[in-house]
Amino acid sequence: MLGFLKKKFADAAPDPSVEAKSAEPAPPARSWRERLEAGLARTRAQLGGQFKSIFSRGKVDEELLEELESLLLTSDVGLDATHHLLEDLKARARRDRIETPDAIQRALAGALHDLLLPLEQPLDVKTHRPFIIMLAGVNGAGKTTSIGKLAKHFQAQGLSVLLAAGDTFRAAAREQLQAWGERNDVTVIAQESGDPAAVIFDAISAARARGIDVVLADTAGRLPTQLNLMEEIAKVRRVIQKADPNAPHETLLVLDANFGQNALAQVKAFDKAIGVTGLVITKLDGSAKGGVIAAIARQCPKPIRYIGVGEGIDDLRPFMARDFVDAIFE
Ligand SMILES: Nc1nc2c(ncn2[C@@H]2O[C@H](COP(=O)(O)OP(=O)(O)OP(=O)(O)O)[C@@H](O)[C@H]2O)c(=O)[nH]1
Ligand SMILES: [Mg+2]
Repeated sequence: MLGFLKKKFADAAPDPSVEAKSAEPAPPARSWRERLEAGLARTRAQLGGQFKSIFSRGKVDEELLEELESLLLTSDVGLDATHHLLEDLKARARRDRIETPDAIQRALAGALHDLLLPLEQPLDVKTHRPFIIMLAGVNGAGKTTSIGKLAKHFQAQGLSVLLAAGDTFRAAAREQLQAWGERNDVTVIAQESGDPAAVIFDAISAARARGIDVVLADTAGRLPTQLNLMEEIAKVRRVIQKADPNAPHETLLVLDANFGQNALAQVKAFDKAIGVTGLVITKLDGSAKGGVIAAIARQCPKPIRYIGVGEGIDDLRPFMARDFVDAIFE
């Protein structure tokens, strides 16, 4: 167990000297695009060849629709979104007289883009100061790593950031966040106490006193079935509200893309407990199950604020439906 934790810690917080601190400018859009494409290579490899062989029929007939249906279902797109996409494809085929494999691919890409576009709602953190973001999710989803990446992301926009070590539960969680704080050269508010609400309340006061722009509050991982822990995080939220009646200004649920269909149940359970206002989808790089994003769009739509496609500090970006769809099909 300890060995596992140590490895996890080492994975999540590589040697700070390896990467330059926050002063370096954000990488150009193209390099992110390449990273996204590399990150989604697995999804593309899994789907791309099969899509091509299905589309090679050259026309949208019953057989094509059936093959496509089973491919989408095995890619975690889910029943509802699969049927929605197939209906949309049929409508496009009728309307545009689709007659080539390329045209079928373009039509499906168009249908997927239209489905995902409503989830593209970039987070604006300039509406409040300090803008308080609370992150929640099941164990190992990527909360703490995403905070490390977000700290750099916001600093690159000229904003000041403070981190709150609200995971007082897991061994080494505080140190893990502190390592990210050092890498980003930002303050981490932590306490010996075991009360996450107290730590975050403290962090908000500190952020006010220092004129900080963004507070990122970490929380311990928990499963929706652990009702006492779900009640605990609801309490954390209420205490944040005491510090600032409008806060948290964003409640991010972090989802591992590999969760597949289980992600839907997580969205619903966390939404009920803490009112989820946005999602971070992590580990799209290691997953062939990115299709769950389409299921979310149909069954429990929430803005996807960011996606993670790697363990590095730059491997997180705002979700853009067009980039995502292109990275899957290109
Ligand atoms: N490949 C990949 N790995 C990621 C990504 N995001 C996080 N990870 C890895 O996932 C593991 C867990 O990440 P953490 O940030 O510790 O997850 P957590 O949700 O804070 O975990 P707990 O605090 O234990 O609940 C680490 O090894 C991270 O490096 C991602 O986008 N891609
Ligand atoms: Mg964590």
